[in-house]
Amino acid sequence: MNSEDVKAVRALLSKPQRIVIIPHKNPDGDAIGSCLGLWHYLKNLGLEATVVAPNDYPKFLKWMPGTESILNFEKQNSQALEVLEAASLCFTLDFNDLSRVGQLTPILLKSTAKFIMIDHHRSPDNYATITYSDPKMSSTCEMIYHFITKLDGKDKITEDIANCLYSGIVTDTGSFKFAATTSTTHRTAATLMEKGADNALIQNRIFDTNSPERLQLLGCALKNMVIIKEFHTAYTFLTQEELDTHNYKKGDTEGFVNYGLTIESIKFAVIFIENKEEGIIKISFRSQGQFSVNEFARAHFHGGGHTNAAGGKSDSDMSTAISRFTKLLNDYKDELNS
Ligand SMILES: [Mn+2]
Repeated sequence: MNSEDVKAVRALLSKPQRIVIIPHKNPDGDAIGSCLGLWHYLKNLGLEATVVAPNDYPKFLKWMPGTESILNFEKQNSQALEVLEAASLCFTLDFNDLSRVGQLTPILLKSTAKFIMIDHHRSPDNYATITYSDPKMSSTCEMIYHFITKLDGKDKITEDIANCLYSGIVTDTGSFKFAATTSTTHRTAATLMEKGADNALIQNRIFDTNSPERLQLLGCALKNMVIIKEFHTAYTFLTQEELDTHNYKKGDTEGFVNYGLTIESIKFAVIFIENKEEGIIKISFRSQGQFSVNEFARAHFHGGGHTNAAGGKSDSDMSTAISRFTKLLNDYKDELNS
């Protein structure tokens, strides 16, 4: 965020505002952590602010300080609608395209509020008055830390803010393991710990949350895994029937795609997950090194994301989606072998 933007944000926050903070649909730890971190900061400044989530989020995030104040648009519809329609200032966090908020999209498109986007995905859209976009950042939570310190300095980071932001950083870096983790990420995390973020507790609450059914579903995904050595690729899939058998709950397949990359010499890992209700196959892509799954997902599977982590979908059935995928690999042979 440049100094002009800092000035503009200061000017906006110096006036009375009705602020709404919005994460993307199916919010993850980074989306919820960044929204709540910012929410605590704005509340502490004496501003009126509400977080409105497009839909529900996993139980393993519901311990975060402030979580009970989030309005779920699907469950608290009229209350959320009221907040959205009255908003004069709208923060959109951890996404950069208004199509990412599900049922909130038409409401935001009509809104007269000023928008501030804070996000680390590539190719931001230009709907916001202030766009703080940085694809080099590990997480939106790391960006919220920089946002607050640029506006006000470290003193405004409370224990609650530290715990929320730390949660998003560990979520999006896979506990500081992924390539997007920088020395700045570590410095940010260190400061957040000094401010009271409880590393061991957060890691435990976010990652050690398996139910027996989820572990068995993971077993199923691992058993289904296919390794294509010549393309350094591992893919797996879960059918609706397999999900149902293991009593699938939202968030259960989170992280499954990463297991493919733990195999020696595998650079590209993919999981296909059937969603009968929506009539689609949801696809997650992960890579190690230069191979851009963002470009791959954009070009072939109506998706996108980051260089090493992206999502997409297919409207065809499972076997068609997979065979299209495996045929495409040949076009990327050189990149996958470099
Ligand atoms: Mn994120």
